[in-house]
Amino acid sequence: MLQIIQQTPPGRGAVATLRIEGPDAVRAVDARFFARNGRPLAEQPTDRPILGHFGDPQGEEVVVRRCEDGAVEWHGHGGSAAVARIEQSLADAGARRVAWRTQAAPAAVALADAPTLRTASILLDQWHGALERECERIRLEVASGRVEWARRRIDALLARAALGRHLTQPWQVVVAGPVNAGKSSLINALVGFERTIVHPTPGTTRDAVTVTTAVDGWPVEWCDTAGLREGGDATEQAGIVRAQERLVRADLILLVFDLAAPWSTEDQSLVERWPDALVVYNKYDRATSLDDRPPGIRLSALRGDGLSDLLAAVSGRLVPEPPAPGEAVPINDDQLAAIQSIWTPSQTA
Ligand SMILES: Nc1nc2c(ncn2[C@@H]2O[C@H](COP(=O)(O)OP(=O)(O)O)[C@@H](O)[C@H]2O)c(=O)[nH]1
Ligand SMILES: [Mg+2]
Repeated sequence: MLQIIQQTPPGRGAVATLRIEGPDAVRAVDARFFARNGRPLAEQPTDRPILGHFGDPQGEEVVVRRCEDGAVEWHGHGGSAAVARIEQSLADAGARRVAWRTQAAPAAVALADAPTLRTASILLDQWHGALERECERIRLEVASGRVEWARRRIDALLARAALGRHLTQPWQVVVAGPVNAGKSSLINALVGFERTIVHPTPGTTRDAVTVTTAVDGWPVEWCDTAGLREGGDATEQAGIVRAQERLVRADLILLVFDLAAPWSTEDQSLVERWPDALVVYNKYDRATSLDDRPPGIRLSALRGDGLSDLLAAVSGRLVPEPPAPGEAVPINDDQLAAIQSIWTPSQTA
């Protein structure tokens, strides 16, 4: 199989560089390349630029380099038409365009850090050119004046920025709430093994303890916090301050309350202070009625009821619209900038 990998960004550029890989790369290019010095490519020294013409002896002037590893590098005039011509020409030899590798390369690097199969498969799609293909499609739409369509696709890509970031870095989910509500018990139940301190005495969890698991294939770092309560000793207060800092930076907050304890004004103000938090009512085994409490997920960390509902809710909040297989996801700031630069409102004027 012959693979054509575009090294320079798609679109208009002074020079386009393609890399032709595969066991037959040299032979396939040789059949279409006419070197100035008249020698076949196989007899040219490796890693040396060779000037010649492509297609026929009077064809487009190009520079070709036979690489040490058997691949051939092709440098020609930039622009999609020139690139399309060489692709067309090599298509008879069974060549296939793989990816625009300058954009796909970060995915290959990130792949090594993918913590789950699900994140790895999304990165693999990007390595196989999902993002490049989508950008190319949007560019073509912009070029043919379908700006509204293009803008929607750009917005959809940008909306996946957070997902892209978290394909290698776990989402931070901070578990907070009053002392003794069962925050540590909940994390232990979710993780399936004892990692955090669970103790029946209020205020034991002095500092943040984190543990990372996969939720629905998404990497999640659970952060246990000190109970948010007034009073307590200095160490406990310091823990509470750190908990507040983590809350501000969290991707998602779980506010855990004890369903068997009366609803307090402190509880109410906690929910009001963090309106985006997921509200969880623990100890469902001891009490069931929400009464006047705000809506939330009822569960029992002790018995395990309701845990799957919570995990589904967490996954839904972190990734509301998971990409379908093969869909584009930008994974770094350079790519986001490149997407934003495809079209700007001023271009319509
Ligand atoms: N009945 C019952 N007790 C629970 C449940 N979850 C936790 N507890 C108990 O509540 C107490 C406080 O739990 P802990 O996880 O340390 O609370 P935290 O202070 O919020 O971290 C412990 O005695 C737990 O065993 C539950 O679902 N049902
Ligand atoms: Mg605790």
